[in-house]
Amino acid sequence: MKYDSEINKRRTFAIISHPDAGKTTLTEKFLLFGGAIQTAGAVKSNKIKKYATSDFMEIERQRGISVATSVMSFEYRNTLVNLLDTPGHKDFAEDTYRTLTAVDSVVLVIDSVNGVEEQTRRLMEVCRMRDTPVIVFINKMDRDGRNRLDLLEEIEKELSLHLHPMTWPINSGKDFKGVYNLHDKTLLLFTANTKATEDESVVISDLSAPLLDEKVGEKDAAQLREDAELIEGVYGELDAESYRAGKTAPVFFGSAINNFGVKELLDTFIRVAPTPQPRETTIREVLPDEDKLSGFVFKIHANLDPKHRDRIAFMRICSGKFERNKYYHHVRLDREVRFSNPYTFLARQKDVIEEAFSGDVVGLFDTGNFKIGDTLTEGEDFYFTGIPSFSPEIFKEVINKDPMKTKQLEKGLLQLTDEGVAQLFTQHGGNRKIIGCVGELQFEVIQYRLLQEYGASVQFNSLPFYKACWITSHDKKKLDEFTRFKTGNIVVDKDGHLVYLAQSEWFLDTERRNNPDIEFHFTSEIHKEAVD
Ligand SMILES: Nc1nc2c(ncn2[C@@H]2O[C@H](COP(=O)(O)OP(=O)(O)OP(=O)(O)O)[C@@H](O)[C@H]2O)c(=O)[nH]1
Ligand SMILES: [Mg+2]
Repeated sequence: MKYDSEINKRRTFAIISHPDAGKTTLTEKFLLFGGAIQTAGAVKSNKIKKYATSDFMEIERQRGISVATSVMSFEYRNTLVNLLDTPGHKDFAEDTYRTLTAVDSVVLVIDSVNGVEEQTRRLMEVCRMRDTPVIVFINKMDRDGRNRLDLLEEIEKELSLHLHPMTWPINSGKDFKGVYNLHDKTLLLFTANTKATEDESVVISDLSAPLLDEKVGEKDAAQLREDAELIEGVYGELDAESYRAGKTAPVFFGSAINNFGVKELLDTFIRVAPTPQPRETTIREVLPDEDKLSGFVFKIHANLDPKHRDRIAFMRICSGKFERNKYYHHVRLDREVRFSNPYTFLARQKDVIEEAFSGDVVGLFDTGNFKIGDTLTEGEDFYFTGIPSFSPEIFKEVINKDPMKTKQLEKGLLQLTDEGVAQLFTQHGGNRKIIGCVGELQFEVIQYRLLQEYGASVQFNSLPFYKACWITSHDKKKLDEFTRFKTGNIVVDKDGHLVYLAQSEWFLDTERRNNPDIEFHFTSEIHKEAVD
């Protein structure tokens, strides 16, 4: 197995949570440990000063929220870590769900004050379906959080996950004194030092030693002794196999913004997290140590660097070795393609690479050849399965507010909708442009980016549709007739395919019943084209 040593060095994971739990803040601290950045930008708390490294889009900086997944790589203790920071808001969940197909494990962040929230539940459902290994980080211990035992019970119950505490906190909020590392038997005293990457822990191999009372006071020392005994009695050592099978989740307590308790997580992650895993395709399972390259595109981003106007397709490598300037087989286009400038990501910086291996995410400069779900191989024809596709649920007409910028607008609409989170439709036989999305906030992002990246100013008018159906028929006359009668509901997608926009389920059912010669299609998995 030629590439074993490369594969064993790699860990690829995503950080997920409900909005605002602290994913981007945690990402920054991880990058500090990897030496990838020198200072972490204070997320949201100080809008004007520095900015989060992974929230690099202008809109993310202004709002202090993440609207798209960022990819970052760093090396820590001879391990190559590929980290994907996802957006928490449900309107951007599409991006997050696709990202989950490109990683081998996740870190789930939980806000100690809010506990399990709506998006936490949804994201964990997806992880449970795939048995994705999970590490839990209970964040914001510097705030008056909930009772720790209650919190753990809630997480276990709501997320159907066995938890295994790896560190244990001493109080929270104003009284937060630190965490005791149950694995290393060390005590980490809380300091609000956001930059520290060095360990400042005290070794307390015997909890009954008076040193503990000295450090945290008699009362808290007594409580910790009691808690630790209880936890060790119940849980024992972490079963790494059970974690990798997605059954047990190690739990850490800390405060991301204070870079507290983060190193403990990272050290355990390096020790137990899975190396790049096999992946299912339409014909067989692909193993990471196969000789031949395979990989799939899970994300596309236009104008990643506004100065260069380049569009990048993010590809997760699933097997073999990816090489610069080598020809690969683009399965959907049935064409050989090569890349002279493949990138890896160090936050905003991009580095051209010569080679990459299973687990890596490479950025491919794209001139319009890629769609989400596309697969590259060395000749074999298959697609990776499980990459979700969403049908739009909200439809709005695009109103051009600046006729001088019509050209820029058209270009912007085409390029931004190529990213795959919004779909562009054009009125059949007309010029009106309609955008379909899953989340309301997507429209704000598009409006903002059209202005920032293309100088085009638009407004959106809501339309009363709820679903898009691609229509086909073997009887061309019937299809023509239908489109003529339903003019107001018929649009074409970017590839010129006819689409019927339905006002409601009732309308859709009625039309299907009344037009048995017309087939209504819904997208399911993305690689299967909507229209056959
Ligand atoms: N008190 C406290 N605040 C924190 C901590 N960690 C993060 N925050 C704050 O929580 C807010 C949200 O942090 P982010 O890192 O942007 O959260 P996120 O999960 O990336 O949010 P989305 O990407 O929008 O879902 C910011 O104001 C942070 O400063 C912490 O340990 N303690
Ligand atoms: Mg974020």
